Amino acid sequence: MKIDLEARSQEKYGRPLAELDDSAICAMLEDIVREHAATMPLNEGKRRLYYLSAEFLIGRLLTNNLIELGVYDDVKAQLASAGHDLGAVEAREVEPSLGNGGLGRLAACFLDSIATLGLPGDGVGLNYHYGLFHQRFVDLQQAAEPDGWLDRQDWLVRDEKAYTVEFGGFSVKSRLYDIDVLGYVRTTKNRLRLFDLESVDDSLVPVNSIDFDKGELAKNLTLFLYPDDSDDAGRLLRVYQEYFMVSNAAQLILDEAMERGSNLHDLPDYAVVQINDTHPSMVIPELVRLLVDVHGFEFDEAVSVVRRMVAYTNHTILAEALEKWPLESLKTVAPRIAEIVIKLDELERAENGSDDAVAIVRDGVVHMAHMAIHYGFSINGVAALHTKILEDTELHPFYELYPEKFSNKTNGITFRRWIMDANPALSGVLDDVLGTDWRTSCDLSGLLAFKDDDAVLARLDNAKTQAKASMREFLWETQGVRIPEDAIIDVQVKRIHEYKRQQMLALYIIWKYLDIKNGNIPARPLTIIFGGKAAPAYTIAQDIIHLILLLSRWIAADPVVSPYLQVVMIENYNVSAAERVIPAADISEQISLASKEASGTSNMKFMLNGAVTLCTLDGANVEIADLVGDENIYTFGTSSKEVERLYAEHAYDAHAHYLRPGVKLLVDFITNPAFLALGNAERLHRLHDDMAWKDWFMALLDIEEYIQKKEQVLADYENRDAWRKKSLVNIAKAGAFSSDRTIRQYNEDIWHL
Ligand code: C3B
Repeated sequence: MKIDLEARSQEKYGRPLAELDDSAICAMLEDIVREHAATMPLNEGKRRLYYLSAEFLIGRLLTNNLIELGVYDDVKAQLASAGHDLGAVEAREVEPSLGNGGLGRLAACFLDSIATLGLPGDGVGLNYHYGLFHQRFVDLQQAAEPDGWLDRQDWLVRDEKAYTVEFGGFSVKSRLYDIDVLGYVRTTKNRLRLFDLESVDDSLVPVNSIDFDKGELAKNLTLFLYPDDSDDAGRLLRVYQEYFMVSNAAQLILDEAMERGSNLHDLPDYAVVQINDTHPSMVIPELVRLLVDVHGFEFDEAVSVVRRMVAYTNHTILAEALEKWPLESLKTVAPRIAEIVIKLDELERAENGSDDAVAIVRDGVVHMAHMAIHYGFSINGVAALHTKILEDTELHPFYELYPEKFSNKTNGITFRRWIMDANPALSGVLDDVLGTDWRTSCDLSGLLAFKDDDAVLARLDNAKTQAKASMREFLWETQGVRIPEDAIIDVQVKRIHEYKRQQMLALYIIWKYLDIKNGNIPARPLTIIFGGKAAPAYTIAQDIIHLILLLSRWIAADPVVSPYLQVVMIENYNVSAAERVIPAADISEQISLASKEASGTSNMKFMLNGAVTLCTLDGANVEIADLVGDENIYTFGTSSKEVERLYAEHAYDAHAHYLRPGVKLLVDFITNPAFLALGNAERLHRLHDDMAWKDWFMALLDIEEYIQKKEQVLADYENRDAWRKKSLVNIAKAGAFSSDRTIRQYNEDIWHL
């Protein structure tokens, strides 16, 4: 692809390139990419993948697309010669907030890899007008505001396909938008297909508030990702959203299969559906419904067709995230779907002679995961440990029924975004040292040969310094905080959740603060960076944010401690922020309670960018530890087996741990009088009491070992040569976590495209 920006500038704006501002250039580049993508043919193949997901956390697209098209360097050079900085242009793009956390970002990495491998597969989801909320910090607390990205940004291309979705008592018309998904230096593409409501009404959303009228379904269904589901109205709205998503998806799938010659009896030869967590699992009864009610299939044959074409991924063992909907809700939302679900339940009970433990409908509640396992041909976990826990404990009765359906697919990340886009300095070093093959092979193991090569180690170190400079600039511009140049950068970025244990890192901060106060002056400054949003209805998570913000302010105001310790909580952490922060990190915090983090994917991004991991043996951390070896990672904490035992036997006594002198001091600091005066006393007391009496995710169990390990990490950091080697080994071994590898495995074992 050839681009002449000067000519294009004259044509679009009638002005020379040098005179355009960054927004105009951004819009122009988006046009160029969109127009070019429109000419690219789709990846072809008889069987097409439909990756169904409630979330696609795609991030900004411009840079990524320029990289995929292989024109990034050229565009950058043309802009530079007209006096423009591509980085500043990129910053004009508004990030679509179509996802929440790891699951949504994984879906985005997968789309990139599917396209890069040239496989025929599209993402299907919803076009949320406000996505997830925009996070602001007001009075040291999280405030949630609507994030209307659509009117500020538009990669969406209107597709002429539209369907009718029948709900109980009314029906709505949909509208489909596509975003082209390019693969790295491929001439063919895929799409992300986002369904919207024809009759959606943005004016239902008040200015600066995410509380909207949940009653007007025909107008509000696609306004928000995850409406507050702490009440019945919110929960019901989610079921409506989910049914809207899967009904459209199922109609699209049948439509396209028929267009390509399917008689529907052979549908599995034309389509395979990956159900990304339970949110899209109603696609199963919806496909059955369409085959029976619209296409005249017998129920049994419809079921047999559907059984051969849907596969399910489980992303968590947390009970709250394994969706269970009241049968009554299904009856309200889609009465025919409720009927089919009941029949599927009866059929399953008859076939397996099984008991309530694996039932789809039990006590008036529909277990979505159970339906997906019984009627899907495949179920996978997302890291080796997670899959093992599914097989041995959480889903054990299902594993006994269908051992052949289970498999592991350890998550991955796309190297195009997470080095080439996010870390140009490191990318350049890799090009020089390894040649450019790594961009597609994702094999970085060649670096190991340079483990004792001072020149290469120095270049990697220099790349880290550049990434830190870029992060410092970002944090100054967007958050107004200055980071010392020589600080160790220690990062925990992810959704705020007790199981991820941000509160444990907060306790470490308290410990460190007191330690410095006691005269133990660190060798150099430590900057601890958090980022993440808390679900609006998740009170304790909000309390944790409050504590972190309070610590940040408290320490910044302390003249003795602040030169050595800094706490930063990034406001509105998103993909764009991740791209600036992750490359700069020295320490990757992956400290979830063992067994609870299904995989984690930021752990992989940090490793790839040369951070050293400080972690519990949870999720994919276990695999990282196996790969890099003991000397290149820091692990601590109670094992997942022991954690499972403690839960099973109700043997964890939070209060006993709280009463240990070293621990009590830290927890009680949360409610010290100065904090209560400066912060929100209700939040602080609640958090304190929760930790002292409940501590459901056992932060107090691991805190002392964690502090010890962290101090070890900081001491080891001072041995700069040894640390650089650790960093090199981490990068070299990260190839295993390329999402291209993950997608190859999905394709070989599940999709067979
Ligand atoms: C997340 C899990 O919490 C992570 O461990 C995992 O790496 C990712 O999914 C991707 O597999 N997850 C999430 O972000 N949202 C959910 N509802 C469930 C799991």
